Amino acid sequence: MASIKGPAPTSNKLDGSPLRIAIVHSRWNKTVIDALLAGTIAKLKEHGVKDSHIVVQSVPGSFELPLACSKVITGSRVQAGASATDLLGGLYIGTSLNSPRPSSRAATPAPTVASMPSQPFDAVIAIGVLIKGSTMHFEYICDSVSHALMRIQLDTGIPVIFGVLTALTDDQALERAGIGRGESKGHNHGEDWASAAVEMASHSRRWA
Ligand code: DLZ
Repeated sequence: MASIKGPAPTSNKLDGSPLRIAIVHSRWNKTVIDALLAGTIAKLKEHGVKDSHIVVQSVPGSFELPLACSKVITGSRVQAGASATDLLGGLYIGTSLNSPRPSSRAATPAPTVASMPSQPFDAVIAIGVLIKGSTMHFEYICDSVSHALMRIQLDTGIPVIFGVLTALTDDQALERAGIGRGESKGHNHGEDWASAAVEMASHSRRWA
C-alpha cells in the first residue's frame, strides 16, 4: 500500500524568481549530504530561484548549523561595502552549484563582494545528517540543533527550514536522500525543503 506520508502541495503557484535563499550544510556523512544538497538546489531552480540568488555555506557538523544560520541572516542584513567580506567571506555563490558540489570545491572560484546578494535572504535552509551511534551524542545534538534553529527563525523572522535528518541507521539516512540501497531508492527530502523554503519565503514577504 502506498504511504500516506509527505507534504500536500500548496494551491498557490510557487514563484522563486524574486527570492534569495541561503543553504547552510554540514559535512558529516557526506554521501548523504551531497545527495540532499543536489536535490535541494535542483528543486529551488525548478521553482525559479536564480543561481545568483542561491548562496551555499558549509560547516563541519550539524552542531555548527545554528550559529552559521544566524550569522548568514544577520550578515546579509548588514551586507554592504566593507562588512560583506568579513560576514560572508566563507560563502561561494550561484553559478557553480552543480552537484555533487563539495568534491568540486577546489575548482570553485572565490566569491566576490560584487556578487553578494544586495538584499537580505528570504529563507535559510539548514541541512545536516545525524546518524545515531552508541552514545548519547546523537540525542544531545538533535535536541539542541532543532531548538536553536527554531529560535533563530522566531527571533529573526526569517524562515529557517529544518533540513536535518535524524536517522537511527545509515539506511534510513540514505533512503531520505533518495539513494537507498534497497529496491526503492526512497525520496530526496531536499526537494521538500526547497519547496518549503520558497513557500515560506513568499509568505514571509507578504506578512512583512
Ligand atoms: C561528532 C559528531 C558525531 C559523532 N556525529 C555526527 C553526525 O552524525 N552528524 C553530524 O552532522 N555531526 C556529527 N558530529 C559532529 C558535531 O556535529 C560537531 O561538528 C562536533 O561535535 C564539533 O562541534
